[in-house]
Amino acid sequence: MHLEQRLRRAVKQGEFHLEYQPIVDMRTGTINSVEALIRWHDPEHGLISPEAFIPIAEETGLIEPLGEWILHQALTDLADIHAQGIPLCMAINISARQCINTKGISFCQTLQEALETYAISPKDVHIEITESLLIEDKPQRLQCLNTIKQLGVDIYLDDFGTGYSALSYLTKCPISVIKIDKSFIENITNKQSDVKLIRAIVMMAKNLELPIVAEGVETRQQWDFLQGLDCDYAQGYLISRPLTKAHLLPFLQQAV
Ligand code: G
Ligand code: G
Ligand code: MN
Ligand code: NA
Repeated sequence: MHLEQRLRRAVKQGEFHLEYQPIVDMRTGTINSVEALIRWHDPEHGLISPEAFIPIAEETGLIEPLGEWILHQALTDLADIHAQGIPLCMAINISARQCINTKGISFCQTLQEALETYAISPKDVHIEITESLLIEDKPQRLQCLNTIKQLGVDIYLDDFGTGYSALSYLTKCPISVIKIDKSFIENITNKQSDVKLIRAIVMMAKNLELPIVAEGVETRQQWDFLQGLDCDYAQGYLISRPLTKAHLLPFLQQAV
């Protein structure tokens, strides 16, 4: 069966689950938040990477029902974690296509309703967007982001540095935090050019008063280098792989 057909079936039959990857405050060592990452377990083909199916879900519009499922599952799990007395923020990725759906409903409305349903404070949710979402000049999208921000939900710019180099949107759009893409972190201990790039990115973010999350931190050397630059947050296999909710809870309890 074609990937698109399988994806359609997967949405209907609920072949997805979420995993949560901890994000650590580099100064205090505390885990304040996790990023929700979707996983698809196809009964015949096994685990399929979101890098393979998210683009198809976006092209076909399946990202709309899938995106709603992700939002509700992530908030269900977050409400449950809060009910166990554990404070935590949840970062949720959204695609450009989700900003305004085909029925003309803005994502911020869906988000606001979901926050009310699960009695979750807006400050406990972050929305991650990529540069590509901001690239096309769509006033409705900017409006959607502004309304999300007005709700009290912070917007994180994901995969920073991999998109297009128009930096003007950093001040035009309501971005609260930037996430440096893991491709830059990968080479900081062996490539002089990437060291210079990371330094420049961190300096720029500091001048704009935007906190930084470094993604894909896998080694102690990378951690030490980033700490030396006074980077704010880190995410990566050094801290933890993405975890199912069942594995996340003991991880958080032991991390306190
Ligand atoms: O978890 P992993 O590194 O395999 O994810 C690969 C990419 O898939 C991520 O960089 C991210 O952009 C995308 N992705 C993962 N989960 C989600 C999700 O819930 N929604 C959207 N829109 N993209 C996701
Ligand atoms: O949303 P975003 O594009 O940032 O997705 C992050 C992706 O990076 C996830 O698919 C996650 O599984 C992956 N990831 C998280 N930590 C690490 C890491 O330390 N190394 C590598 N190679 N990938 C990671
Ligand atoms: Mn992300
Ligand atoms: Na990223």
